Amino acid sequence: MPHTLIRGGTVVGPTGSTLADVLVDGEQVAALLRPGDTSLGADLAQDAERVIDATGRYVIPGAVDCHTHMELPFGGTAASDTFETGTRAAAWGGTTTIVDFAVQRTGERVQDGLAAWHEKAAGQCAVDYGFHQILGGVDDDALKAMDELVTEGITSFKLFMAYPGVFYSDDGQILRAMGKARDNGSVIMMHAENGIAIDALVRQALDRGDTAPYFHGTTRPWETEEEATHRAIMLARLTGAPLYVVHMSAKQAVETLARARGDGYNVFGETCPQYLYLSLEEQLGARSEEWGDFEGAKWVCSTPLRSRAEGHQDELWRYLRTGDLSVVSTDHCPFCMKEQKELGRGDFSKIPNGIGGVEHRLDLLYQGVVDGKISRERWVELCCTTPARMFGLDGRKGVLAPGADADVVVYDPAGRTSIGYGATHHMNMDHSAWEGFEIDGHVDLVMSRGRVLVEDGAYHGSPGHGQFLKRGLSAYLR
Ligand code: DUC
Ligand code: ZN
Ligand code: ZN
Ligand code: ZN
Repeated sequence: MPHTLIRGGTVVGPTGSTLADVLVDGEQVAALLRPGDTSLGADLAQDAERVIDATGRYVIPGAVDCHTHMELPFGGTAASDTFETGTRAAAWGGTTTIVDFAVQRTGERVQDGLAAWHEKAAGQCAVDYGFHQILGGVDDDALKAMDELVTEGITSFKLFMAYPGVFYSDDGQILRAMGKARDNGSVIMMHAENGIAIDALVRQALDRGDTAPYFHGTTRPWETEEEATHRAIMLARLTGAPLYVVHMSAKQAVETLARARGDGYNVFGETCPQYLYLSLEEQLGARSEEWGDFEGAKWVCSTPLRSRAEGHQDELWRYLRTGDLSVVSTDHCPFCMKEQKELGRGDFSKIPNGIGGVEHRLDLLYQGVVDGKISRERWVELCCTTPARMFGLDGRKGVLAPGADADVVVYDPAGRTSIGYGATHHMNMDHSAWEGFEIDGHVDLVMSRGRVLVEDGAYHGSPGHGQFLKRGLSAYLR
């Protein structure tokens, strides 16, 4: 197999940074060679077919985005990135693994929902991919299917406390699924918002004539997130199941989670760049010539953006430092303004929920390093290592170590990245939620299983390079 040597960079991992060369043999990392190393690997490095000079730059594991929604059916339309376009955009941004959500529609067999997702993704992906399974209802068949799916490498299941009538599970269903997860070692991922209360608030707002996009946020107040988070934690405590709360945005909800973690419960939280950087106030003030005050539809997602005046963003950064938030994912769920978000003109409740960001997470979080909010080691841990370990990919993804897949990013801390639509992105969207963001840092080179996908601003990937990942159980089970 051909050898590639990535030479002279600073290898950054969750526990430290060190000057080292990375020797890649075929699809895997063969060795990390520190200056002066005289091992067998050092001999092999002498004969490497290809040498990549990473001097002055960071060499990190390919990033792992454990929360994406390619082609998700939602609100009468579907997320605008296919597995082909979405994974290409991921690669451009240094993400070499995604874990997407297969959907069981209510009334459908779980296995049929999963099969449909395999069909969408097979042969299309530029980077490796796995699936979580969304359960569109919990009954005896679904509980049996959970056992079957675990043996097929689908080791996490998402339930919704929001969206009554669509994805929603009631507390009894949640309790039963959690009991199964406790028994078979899978993880329950929870969309924690009180959807019954939210639907009533939405109806009241629309009756008042409050129809603009901003009211999406005001009708999903933090109390509805905190209450659902608390309830999910209590159900997890009752059953002894591990719990992973997705896309947390309210500081009060994370505080509740942090308390449960302090009490020793096996519960985890995830947030997303939009909740760290964007705010409800900015959504309220958003106007454009093209869209007027409907401009705010670009930032309609659930959970919603939170108030900066209330300090949610600063608190989320703090919880990333304390470790109470374990992962940053994107919840990549893109919809175009034209013909998609537009469906909600005159009624915010009909705006498809979601923000596209699979391309930008590594850069956006690196800005947090530059701004002194997290260390560069924590950056790698949040974007690469912990998501891999959380979802059964440890040893293979999210680390640079002998035997791991050679998924590598060469990151230039002195580089610069302009993100947004005007600055061009590669996601299939007609706008960007990140228009005008300037990042101090740049993804220079991206390698997936030994193959260079992105280098010097050029794309060398192809659909079908990415393989399905049969995941193991979470490293965080106990
Ligand atoms: N939240 C979103 O913003 N989009 C898709 C589903 C979800 O939970
Ligand atoms: Zn070899
Ligand atoms: Zn969700
Ligand atoms: Zn989601």
